[in-house]
Amino acid sequence: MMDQLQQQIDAYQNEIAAATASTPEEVEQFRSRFLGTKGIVKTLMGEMKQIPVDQKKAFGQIMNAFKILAEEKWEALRTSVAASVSASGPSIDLSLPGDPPPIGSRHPVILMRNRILSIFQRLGFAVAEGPEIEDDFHNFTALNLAENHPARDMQDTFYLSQNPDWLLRTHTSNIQIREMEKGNLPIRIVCPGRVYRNETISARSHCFFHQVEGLYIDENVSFADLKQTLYFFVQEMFGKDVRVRFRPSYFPFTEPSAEMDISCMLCQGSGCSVCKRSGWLEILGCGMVHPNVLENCGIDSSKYTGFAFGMGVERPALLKYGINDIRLFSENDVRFLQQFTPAT
Ligand code: 2U9
Repeated sequence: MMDQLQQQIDAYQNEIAAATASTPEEVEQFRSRFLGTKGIVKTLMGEMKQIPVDQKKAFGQIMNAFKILAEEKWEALRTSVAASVSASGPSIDLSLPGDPPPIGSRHPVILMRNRILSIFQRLGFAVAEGPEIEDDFHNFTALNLAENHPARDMQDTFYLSQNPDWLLRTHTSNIQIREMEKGNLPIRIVCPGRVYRNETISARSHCFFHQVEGLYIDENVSFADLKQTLYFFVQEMFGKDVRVRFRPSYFPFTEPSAEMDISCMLCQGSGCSVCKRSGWLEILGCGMVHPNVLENCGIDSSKYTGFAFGMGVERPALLKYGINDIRLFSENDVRFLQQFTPAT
């Protein structure tokens, strides 16, 4: 009996000496095989009752030594695996769910831009975009702003020292010019984007802001089409009760030109601090595309006419959301930005 057990123990001792582990799971397998409740040490101890009384003491000593051997090996395996795991970085459980990154919320300027665009999209205008770094021709010359035209001063911008012909666009009109150059008529587009002006930054103006411009070119497009389209737009945007007025104006790229005001939605036209007691809010500029602009883009101005309009996005966003400083839009303070759509 003793001989048989001794043989088994010898074999297990060899197994223990040869055992290796490179992961915590393998260390646990070793522990449970030798030292677990149904493990080899417990099982062999259970054989004690079959050992003749005079040999019990000797067997007890052998078993004790065997148990210590298994425990010491387990300890050694545990230490070496722990050392290699910590050397290869913190142990992470890849099966645990991660920390979701904050999703953020839509920017109030983008919300206002989308509202504007979607109204025109319902009227059949397509959305077109273009480059923010533009050449002099597409930003100025094609728009009837000759090199020494005084209106260029009002749109002073940032020039690239790399190439003096390149600048940051002062309006999104370069998009319309590029669409017109393609020559696919009729054209019915709305053009959103960021524009730049060399201006002193204050609560009311910034050196960059956003515009939405529109262009409709076809045969027989008239000023009546312009008025009705823009009247529909403000009714959708500000409600059916809104009133409009057109004031004559001047832009080099439109003739005739006008500015459109809407009745102040805060005082219903009776006069308040927002409309500076006038009862009216300036909302956009517009006009019939100047024949020179059509010709500059290779469009026959005796056959085609068109209207164009342009509006800033920040001002209506300030009004709608009751914000009093345009600089808040570009400070990237999440406490400000999260107020306009719930973070999801
Ligand atoms: C082409 C032809 C004509 C776009 C126009 C305005 C009038 C206008 C301002 C409103 C506030 C700019 O953001 S703002 O400062 N814009 O008053 N924009 S007509 O006319 C065009 C554009 C492209 C080819």
